[in-house]
Amino acid sequence: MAYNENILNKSIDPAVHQMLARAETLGLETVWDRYEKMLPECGFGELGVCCRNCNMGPCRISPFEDQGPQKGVCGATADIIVARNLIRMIAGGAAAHSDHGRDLAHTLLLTAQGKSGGYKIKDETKLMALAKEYGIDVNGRSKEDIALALAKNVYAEFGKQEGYVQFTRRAPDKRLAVWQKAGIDPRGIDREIVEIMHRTHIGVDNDPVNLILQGLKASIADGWGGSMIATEISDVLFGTPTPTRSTVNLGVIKADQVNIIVHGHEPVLSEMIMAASNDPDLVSRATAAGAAGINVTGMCCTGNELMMRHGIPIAGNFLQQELAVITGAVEAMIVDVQCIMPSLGDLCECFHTRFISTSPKAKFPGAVHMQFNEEKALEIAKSIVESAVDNFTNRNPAKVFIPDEKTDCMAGFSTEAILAALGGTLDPLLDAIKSGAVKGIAGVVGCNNPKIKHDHGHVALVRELVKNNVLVVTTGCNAIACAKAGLMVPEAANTAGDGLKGVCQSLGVPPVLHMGSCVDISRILTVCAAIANALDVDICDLPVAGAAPEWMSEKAVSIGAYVVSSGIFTVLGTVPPVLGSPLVTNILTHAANDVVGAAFAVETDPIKGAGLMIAHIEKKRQALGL
Ligand code: NFS
Repeated sequence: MAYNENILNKSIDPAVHQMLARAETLGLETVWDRYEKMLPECGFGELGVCCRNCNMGPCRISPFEDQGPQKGVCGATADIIVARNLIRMIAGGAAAHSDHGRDLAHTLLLTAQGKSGGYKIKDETKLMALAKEYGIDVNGRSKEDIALALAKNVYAEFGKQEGYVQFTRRAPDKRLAVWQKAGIDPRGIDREIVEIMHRTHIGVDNDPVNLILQGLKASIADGWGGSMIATEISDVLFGTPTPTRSTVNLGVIKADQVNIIVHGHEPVLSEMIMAASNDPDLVSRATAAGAAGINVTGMCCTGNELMMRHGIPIAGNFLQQELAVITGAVEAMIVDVQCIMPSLGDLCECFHTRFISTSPKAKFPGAVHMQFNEEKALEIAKSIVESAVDNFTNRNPAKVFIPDEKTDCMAGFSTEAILAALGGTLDPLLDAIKSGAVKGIAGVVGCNNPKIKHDHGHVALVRELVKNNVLVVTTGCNAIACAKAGLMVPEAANTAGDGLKGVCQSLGVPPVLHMGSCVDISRILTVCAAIANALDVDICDLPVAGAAPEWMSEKAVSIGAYVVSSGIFTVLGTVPPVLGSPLVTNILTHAANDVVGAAFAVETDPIKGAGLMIAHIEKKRQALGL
């Protein structure tokens, strides 16, 4: 079918084209419609020069000196306001990731105490390794006992007042020295986030450089703290991912089954929903209702978590959440926290879909709240799945429209899995980098954003890197975009430059490696640290680069900040709200090099963005004498 330009310009994904046409037919509003209605977006907000931190304002600084105020009522300049606003975004993002990590620590604690309703310690090897890292005595102790000690230690990271966050010590010594010199080696995770809120209060920190340094400090507490805790403890509880095959895109929704979509972020919920959907009583209840079975699929990062560990299919990335409901075939959209559009409530009301919220932290208009708690996890998960099953008979077959689009993919590339694929040592990868077969490594991550043609930023940039022999590691909504584009099967090696193609073929891996959800960017940090240590250099010396081609969330701002703080040049595909301050813009894009050995670039054209990354990788290769 031919679609109009208006639809074709919104996404590169044929499933999205079909669903947008369907939405148009049904007169349903999506995120793209609301985005268009919002245009032109607020110019002051775009520049980052509006301040609502006290009630003398709101203030906004005129971008033109002669045409309006150059200072807020308190005297804050554009530089101060932009810096404050930026680091408040970091605080939001770091808080979200870290609270996710805290929830995992809580689940581990309950599991160790025998109080959790259905969780187990799946990866004892990782449990022991983490215990060792924390200096916990493991001799003669039960795994529960060790897990309890680990959970208490990890829990304490959040409220720590002094010392350092343990996982930051995974960074190469040279990197730690950089952080210590700049005063950005984080203390407790919560402490750094709270300090941002304090410093950005009216009349506290009014030095843009000092503000930004605190932003970097909190972001490191996210990447090398909260996010890393989320990843590691998830692996202990649910297993460390190993390569697995799966499928992705809206076509994974099945017309003849009870469809459950788990959307959000924490595997604490989605793992139990998956377990409950295999319950024989619930399966027979589904068949008794006329369904062929229960089909659990994921959306956004909780989908990445399930795919990485169990090969569960993913229905789509961030901009597809509404479209999944519009298929009319979803019995329940079950959500926990983060990246869940409040618009889902209205949309679900147009269909039989039950929108079920589960977290006391995240309630939504139009949602039924079925509160989840770890003590009764499986029991509650079963009642949630039961409510989905019972909703099957309410489905109106005339309203069902599922696009026939799904793509095969391979996921599950944890750091451990990558090492295993390499034969247990990094050497084959280092050799390939040294020989130039693999020019370097790019971490490409982040969201979707209707400001950019859906998935185009992700896929065009990644294709260009792969073509130029850059190995891509990915997480989050970029990973889902790449999977849909067919870049995550070993055969995709054919799209790579000759060097990378040969390496992928000999290892049987795709040129784009799925490393998980956004908190799993911590896995990328671990890999970078290992490579830097193997070469006896700092991370900022490596031929590596980062990109977030379609980012939109505060979490992405925190990620960008900790990736740059870790010494990795990072390209942003959408413009951050900082241009109102030439000083802050300069710090982020240039001066940061002098402090942390890396900086940001902003490039909305994905091919040019890839070009910047490749040039950076070449420069680093040269400096290393490669
Ligand atoms: Ni990351 Fe995951 Fe997607 Fe962006 Fe949202 S799902 S945590 S924030 S939109 S990549």
